[in-house]
Amino acid sequence: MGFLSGKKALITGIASTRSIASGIAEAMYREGAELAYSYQGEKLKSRVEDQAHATKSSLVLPLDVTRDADIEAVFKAIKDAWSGIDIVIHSIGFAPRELLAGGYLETVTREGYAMAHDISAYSFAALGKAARPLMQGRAAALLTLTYLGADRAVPQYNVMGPAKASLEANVRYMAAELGPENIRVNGISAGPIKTLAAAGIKGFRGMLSVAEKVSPLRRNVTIEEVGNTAAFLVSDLASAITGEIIYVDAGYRNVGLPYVSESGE
Ligand code: NAD
Ligand code: 0WE
Repeated sequence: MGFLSGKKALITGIASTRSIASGIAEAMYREGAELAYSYQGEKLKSRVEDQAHATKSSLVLPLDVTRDADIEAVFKAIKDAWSGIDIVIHSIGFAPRELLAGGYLETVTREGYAMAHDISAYSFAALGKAARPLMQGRAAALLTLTYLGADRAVPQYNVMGPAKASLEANVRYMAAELGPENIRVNGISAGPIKTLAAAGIKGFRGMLSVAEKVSPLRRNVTIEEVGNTAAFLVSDLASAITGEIIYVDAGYRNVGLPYVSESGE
């Protein structure tokens, strides 16, 4: 029996088999969780349906987090199917592409700033708000995905930095409020991974290669590794962990200057 057996979970944020959410779903399924999936827009529907099928799930629901009606409908459908829910995985982030190339102040606009914060940060609170009534009387958990750019200035990450900082503050505020209901809230800060969200970023290969050279483990991280950490964090094995940001980054954020010899190893 897996450590998530008997748990019912919603997975958001799958856009391809390389999505971090896809690695999370895989690990959670392996550990015995029953899964529901959401997809953003009709173009992604069949891809998400394929992954749902591979994990014996038939609950596949449309969800654009900018639409309150979608959020309401998702949790209505989950209530009808399951009557409650134990776990929500939030693996969603977006800023207009033009804001992620060049300088921060050069590219930031009122509209882009609002959109990045709405989709990348507010949406986590919105999902928590909607899931809360369905999580009563269970040892439940919410989990989101963040990045070092929340805490350190990272070239080109730009407006996503403030948006992820807001997301991480949401983790703490939601943990404080939901703790008395035995609902835990955490974040995973992942190192760079080549997903669709990363494919659109100029110079992303260079970022992967820096992480590989500088991180204590001297390598990049995989969606399987993020998936395993996620499965642990939303399980009862992590029953005393809440309000935390756990780094799954091969140790990158723990070095202040690269420890690299002249041979480059
Ligand atoms: P991805 O492109 O596979 O996933 C991003 C997801 O966000 C997609 O499924 C997309 O449909 C969804 N999304 C965007 N706007 C949405 C909206 N309005 N409504 C609903 N869904 C919406 O990329 P990923 O790398 O798997 O990203 C998942 C999360 O991981 C993001 O929060 C990202 O910031 C974070 N993250 C990624 C990396 C990385 O290097 N790839 C590192 C750390 C954190
Ligand atoms: O959070 C992210 C990516 C977020 C993202 C990506 C895109 C590309 C396509 C948000 N919005 C969009 N909008 C699009 O139109 N990451 C952690 C991956 C990432 O992105 C970077 C990084 C890293 C790491 C951008 C610049 C610098 C580093």
